[in-house]
Amino acid sequence: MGESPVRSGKPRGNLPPLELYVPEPKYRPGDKVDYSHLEIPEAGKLARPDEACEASETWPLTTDMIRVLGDDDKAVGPWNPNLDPESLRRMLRNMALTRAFDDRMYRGQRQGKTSFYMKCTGEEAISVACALALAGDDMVFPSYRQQGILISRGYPLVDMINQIYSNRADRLKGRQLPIMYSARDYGFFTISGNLATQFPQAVGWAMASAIKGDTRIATSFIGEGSSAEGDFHAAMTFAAVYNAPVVLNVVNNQWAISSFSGFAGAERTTFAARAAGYGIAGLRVDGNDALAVYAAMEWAANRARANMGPTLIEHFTYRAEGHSTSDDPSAYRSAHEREEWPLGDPIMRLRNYLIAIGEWSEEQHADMDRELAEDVKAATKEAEKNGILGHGLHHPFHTMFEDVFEELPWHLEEQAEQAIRERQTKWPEWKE
Ligand SMILES: Cc1ncc(C[n+]2csc(CCOP(=O)(O)OP(=O)(O)O)c2C)c(N)n1
Repeated sequence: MGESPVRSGKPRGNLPPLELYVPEPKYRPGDKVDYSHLEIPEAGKLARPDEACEASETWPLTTDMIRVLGDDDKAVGPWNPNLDPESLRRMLRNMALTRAFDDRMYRGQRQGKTSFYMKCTGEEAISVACALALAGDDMVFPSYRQQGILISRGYPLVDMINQIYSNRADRLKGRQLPIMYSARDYGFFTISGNLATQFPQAVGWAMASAIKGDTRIATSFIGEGSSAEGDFHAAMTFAAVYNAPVVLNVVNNQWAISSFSGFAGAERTTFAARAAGYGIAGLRVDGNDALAVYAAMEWAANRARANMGPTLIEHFTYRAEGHSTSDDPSAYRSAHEREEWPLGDPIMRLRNYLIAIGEWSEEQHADMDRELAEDVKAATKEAEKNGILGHGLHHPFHTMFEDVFEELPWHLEEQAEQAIRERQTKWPEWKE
């Protein structure tokens, strides 16, 4: 008998033993941070191809970075969307409102009014500028960090807070984790806690829109960490094969809770460059530059609407605060990262630009911030009348058995009766 080709496990000859590479973030708590290795191009440098161009023409844009707002507070280059001052102020206001809302809800969680909250600090330009670049009835399949879209579309803050408090006015009847909104009438698909499911859903919705001969496109957002999920690739394949009218966004905020972007592949290539492997258009954009984000989404939306196919956009940004109220980022990353982040703060950059063109002032900005804080406070007080966590003002107990089946199956009916009986004996003080 000949020798088995399966070896004993000993290295062969003088070949080196095989090794795995395990990515490690550059900086850990307490480390000094130096971002000089990041290539940040000058604003205005990149060409803007025609929206109907071949996908391959966009490939240089997937490894570079589209930037409009320069360090000198000027807006430059072919990607400048040339928005009028009123639209710019609306954009700034929505971004500031999103931050004011986040700050108050975060404090509410710390005060025990809700169990959970997620901020998008430092990422406000992405959701707000995209919302303004889309048509109001385009369908959004968001992650949990695009509250700026709902806010920009005018969804009532009180309804958002009712959901966060899971109170008796919560439109979702307390069935979703706080912040996992769902607003069909605002083109905002139900947020799912299962990461990346929204990507294939958006592509499917876009395909259905095309099959029906509709004019609405779909868009979806995931974090760079979630792009390592299989759903990302399934979505990209379907989008490419059927030329679906969809804009797929990867928000690269550098961290997926405590896993840095290297674990999703950031050390090998950019996230936007993945578009090339599927043959679809791709853009990589400075996610802290509201004008660049607007321009990229406008380009991709026009392309999709003209049946020129899908686009993958990477928004390069930084998650300035914790992943959620359950997270403590000081345990795994250096606090200097936020201070040293080379792309600055998105609100300050747009504010400074508006001031530089004589359309805004520091006083106006301070007044706006005060006014927005008051608006959010008033909405909070209003929502609190409907109940906060643990105060008993929630949807009636039995509603948990409703809305799934047209007719409740017998076994659920039994469970419902049993649950109500037990509630009456164990918690007689419970108020419906
Ligand atoms: C399928 C799945 N896996 C894991 C989790 C747990 N989880 C929730 S958020 C998160 C990090 C996601 O990071 P990223 O996609 O980069 O988005 P970010 O939170 O940074 O916006 C993880 C691992 C989950 N909710 N679903």
